[in-house]
Amino acid sequence: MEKSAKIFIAGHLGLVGSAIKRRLEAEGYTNLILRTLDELDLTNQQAVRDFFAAEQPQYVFLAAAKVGGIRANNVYSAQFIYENLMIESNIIHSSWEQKVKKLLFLGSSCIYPKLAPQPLKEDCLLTGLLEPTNEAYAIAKIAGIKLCQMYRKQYGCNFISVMPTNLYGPGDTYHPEDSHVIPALIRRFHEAKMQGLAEVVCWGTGSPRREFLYVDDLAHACYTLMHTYNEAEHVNIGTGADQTIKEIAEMIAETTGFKGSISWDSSKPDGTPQKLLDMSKLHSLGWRHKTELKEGLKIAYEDFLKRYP
Ligand code: GFB
Repeated sequence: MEKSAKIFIAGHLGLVGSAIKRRLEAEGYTNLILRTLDELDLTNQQAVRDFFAAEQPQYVFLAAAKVGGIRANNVYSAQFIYENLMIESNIIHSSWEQKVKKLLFLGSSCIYPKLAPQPLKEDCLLTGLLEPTNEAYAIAKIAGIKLCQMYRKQYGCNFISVMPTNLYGPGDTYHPEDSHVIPALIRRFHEAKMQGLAEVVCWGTGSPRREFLYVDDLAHACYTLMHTYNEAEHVNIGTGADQTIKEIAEMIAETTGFKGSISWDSSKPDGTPQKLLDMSKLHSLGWRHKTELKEGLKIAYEDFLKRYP
């Protein structure tokens, strides 16, 4: 991927896309093609086709998606399956039509069966039932992997897929109900501290285990794989370590300086009991994450304070 290559980052304003943009700019890439939602609706087949025909990108990072936390996935399930299927079908098909040299598709660790053996190996895909709260999103992301594999198989396209674990970091969405657990709790603990509240209520039982990766580390892994990986099978991207949600809540309380107590609302869903990626494959290719959770949470909190003063 030459420094002057024409690279389309789909979803460059989101958590992942903005981190990929930061990485490419830091590496000296000068020919990035970027479109906001107002400029290009990625669910619109004709608009995407026209855009690819006019711009002819050489490389594509497919980071655009309808995303959210456990509640958003559950409540907006029709939007999650429809929009994600449309975005990835349109971009992958147009990339084939316009002879894109290489495309990297981003999925999610929720593609794996709810009760698959931990840590989750790449080859446990489609071996069991999915977690119901994010079935719509997972089915769309599995379809994205299969699109890349089938376009590779039938047409010889160099389209690869990566499956990140739960992500966080600068550029996240801090919606009180629809976001993922880290940004939701950063906001809730910060607001409780500012209002002098004695207690913060978190969702579920606190017992599920999750693995969290700082988004700039993910962007580095995507950048590395765009240069080095050319196989059909998707690649897990994580840290290889997980924590309970209770431990995460305590870490966020400490990061934000909230001194009160934490209670749990078990009427809210826990989701899948554990989601820890097996990192043997990416580790064997020489990549490891750099940012540990404590340090990453500090940067994420600074980002929140900057963006929501
Ligand atoms: O981050 P989260 O929504 O993602 O929730 P999932 C993780 C865990 O944190 C769940 C608990 O057990 C939640 O019950 N939790 C506690 C909270 N308090 C809160 C809160 O205030 N907000 C949120 N959101 N959670 C999503 C999938 O699942 O992960 C997506 O639905 C995607 O499809 C994404 O894969 C990475 O890990 O449960």
